[in-house]
Amino acid sequence: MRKPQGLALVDLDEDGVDVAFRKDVLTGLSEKQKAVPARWLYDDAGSQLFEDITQIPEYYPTRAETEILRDRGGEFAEAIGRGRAVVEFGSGSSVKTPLLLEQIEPAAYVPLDIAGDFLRASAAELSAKFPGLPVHPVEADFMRRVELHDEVAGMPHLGFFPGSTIGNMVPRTAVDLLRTMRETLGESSQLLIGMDLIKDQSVLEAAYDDAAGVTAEFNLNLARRINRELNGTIDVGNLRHIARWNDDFARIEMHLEAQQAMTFAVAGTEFSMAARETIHTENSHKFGRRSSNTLLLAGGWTPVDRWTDSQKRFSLILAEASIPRTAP
Ligand code: AVI
Repeated sequence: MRKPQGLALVDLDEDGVDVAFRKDVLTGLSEKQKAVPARWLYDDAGSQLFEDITQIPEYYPTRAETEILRDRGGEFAEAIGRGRAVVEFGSGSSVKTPLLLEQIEPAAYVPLDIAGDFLRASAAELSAKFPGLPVHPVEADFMRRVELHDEVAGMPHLGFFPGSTIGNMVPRTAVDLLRTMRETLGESSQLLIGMDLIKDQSVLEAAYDDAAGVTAEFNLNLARRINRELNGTIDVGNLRHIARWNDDFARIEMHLEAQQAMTFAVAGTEFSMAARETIHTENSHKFGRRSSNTLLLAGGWTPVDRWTDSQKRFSLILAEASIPRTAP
């Protein structure tokens, strides 16, 4: 069955199981290094846990990015101009998005998100804050090209992708997404994108393994989701959250580590894990100036401006849709 959800279509089988989720989990758990794509961390519970993460003391990216948006708003207004339709990839946060919208006076706001309830709640919150602003939420997987509402299709667009979510993708996927965004947004569009910066390993590891255990809950929720939605029998109590820096690829990796050997089933398929074996659940890449520029250029975007917070922990980069040209 192909079930319409907002403007997006999610494939559900006759038992109401998300076919793509099942496929990703069954494929990922069959690999030598077990892995599940990080996008599945964000069901409603995971999205709420991520909101909680943004409040914990060790997790600096949200505060650093908010500081940039708060302190450098005038410069955004100048670089972006007024009257664009802001297309946000992921539901708007209650703090960051208003800071941007206040500064640039957009013509419309289009939040895109796959988590429908969360999307509608944040869209309603935004509408209440900006009563005159047309808000057109779209429940969609933004990894695929999205057809924008007719009302905003003809306007110049600003893509907004804060939070360094691009860092959660391996470079090949990140480039695919940047190219897809360019297709969704069109020729003369701009993109304002957050990218977290490389810094001291201990600061990075603490940000992804907080003392209160909120990030651990966020990670373990994926195993709970598998149990809930895919008829899984994973002993979640036997899994431990791990966050470690991979210097070769400049990324924090999150894993779920089996404390003791275990077997379990997911959607009728049996799996086993040895003690200390892990399921790799997330990458969070960190960037330097050159690596961020290279990534954007590979994705069809030309960086034109960048801002960092006062402690140089995080960057917001403004890019323009590159005009295809042959190399010099
Ligand atoms: C959403 N994303 C940018 C977060 C990050 O920092 O990579 C996800 C996250 N995972 C654990 N903590 C936060």
